[in-house]
Amino acid sequence: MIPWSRKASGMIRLALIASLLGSVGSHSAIHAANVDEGKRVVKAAPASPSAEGIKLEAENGILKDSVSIGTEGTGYSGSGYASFQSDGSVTLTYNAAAPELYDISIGYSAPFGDKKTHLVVNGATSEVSLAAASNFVEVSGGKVMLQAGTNTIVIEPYWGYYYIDYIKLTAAAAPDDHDVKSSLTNPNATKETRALMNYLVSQYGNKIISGQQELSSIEWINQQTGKLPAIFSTDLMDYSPSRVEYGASSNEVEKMISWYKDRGGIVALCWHWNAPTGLYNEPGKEWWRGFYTEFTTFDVQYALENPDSEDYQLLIRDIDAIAFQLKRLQDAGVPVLWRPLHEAEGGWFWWGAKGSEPTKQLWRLMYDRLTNDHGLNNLIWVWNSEKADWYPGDDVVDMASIDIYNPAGDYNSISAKYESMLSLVNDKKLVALAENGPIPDPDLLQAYGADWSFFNTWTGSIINDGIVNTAAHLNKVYNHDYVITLDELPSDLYTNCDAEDSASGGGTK
Ligand SMILES: [Ca+2]
Repeated sequence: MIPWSRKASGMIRLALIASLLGSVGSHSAIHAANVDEGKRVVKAAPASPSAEGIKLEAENGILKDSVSIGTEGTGYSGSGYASFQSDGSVTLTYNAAAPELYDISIGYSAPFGDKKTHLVVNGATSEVSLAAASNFVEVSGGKVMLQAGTNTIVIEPYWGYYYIDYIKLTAAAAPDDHDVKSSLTNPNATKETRALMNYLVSQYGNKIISGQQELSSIEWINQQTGKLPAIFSTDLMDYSPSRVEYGASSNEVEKMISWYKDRGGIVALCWHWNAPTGLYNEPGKEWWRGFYTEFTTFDVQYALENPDSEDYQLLIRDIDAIAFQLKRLQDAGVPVLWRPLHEAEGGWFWWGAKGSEPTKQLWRLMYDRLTNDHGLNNLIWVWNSEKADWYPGDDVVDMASIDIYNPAGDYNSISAKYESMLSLVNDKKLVALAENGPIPDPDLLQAYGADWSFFNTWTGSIINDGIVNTAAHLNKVYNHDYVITLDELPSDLYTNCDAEDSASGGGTK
């Protein structure tokens, strides 16, 4: 029984960083960075990054294409900012004396609405959301591991039209222990559900739990690696009444019960909820595309604002139909990581098409109906969006998650998004990677302290084309000490429900 804290693992992290970068140094300092591209020369004075951080002013970087220097307005740092349109880039250079992990922040202004930027550090790209801000503000870009010598930091527009003021680097402090409780929002949760939550919390910050969408992909992983993921994820899509009307059928519930009973695994669910009505069903807009906003006329806002309408009654009909399937799982003792209304803030699914308020209202309606009317006590409610104004509330969310698809073969830890999700839930709820393309490298996850509770790789070519996730990478992941596979789940996974409600990080291994 080894007590394990996040701070203690910070020491392991430092050793990992050194081994990943292949050298060990004393402490880092910024050197004079001389960049001469014919346009401008940048000289940064030597300084320590540890105290208040080093600012690399964007206006002093190398600007390409349509990026220009702005000086209008007030509140920016230095002598101006880089004004982004839809192309170009700003390149900044930082010389580090030794390999070291840094917190990276971006000073910016986004007066034209919510934007996203790409931060490319030594060739590795991460995505950072820039919330609408008419003034200059700062946002975390997560953690970044810099190498001894020259490091290049490039900002690319992605969703452009914003102002970048500066990049700030601060020596990363050892993270605090997580403050996540294993209690569930539903006080009547079944013992299996409470036991599963206890286990998830006990592993949080210590290891990542492996997950995979669809059984066929699970079998493929087994053939490649000799291992099986701990979580089988699937979808209630074909139980949607408007699909059943067209002849759709599903046996995913049977598969989940078997995964739980015969394999002892964990079950996770999303629901590509085909719109209750308003399907076009014409070439290019077939009925089976009906969960997409563009392939239905269904208006979630109208339905919710008009409880006497047929549309509202159809929402209830659909929730009740799905309750019936979830009840079959409950009757078989199966707890479910339940992730409805996923990717709402993207707007590409009808439940998110009218903005945050209808989505939050629908989440609460579904939570109330499934929990209180249908008595479903086997659900761990997994929220799946990043923005604070979309978050339905701590009283109806058990864990938070996000879906991130890195470019093929890019196994970075997605630490910027992890830090963003930690902020969303104030580190009081578990944070998971509910869908991913390339699986983050377990060594990088540990080095960056990106403590995703679990990952869940999408199906099809994402898992089996040998490019998005190479065979060598899958073997590394599935045979890595940091990754929990099916065979490593404890025998008391569904019975250890009496553990005290202690914060994670104090758990034992
Ligand atoms: Ca500036």
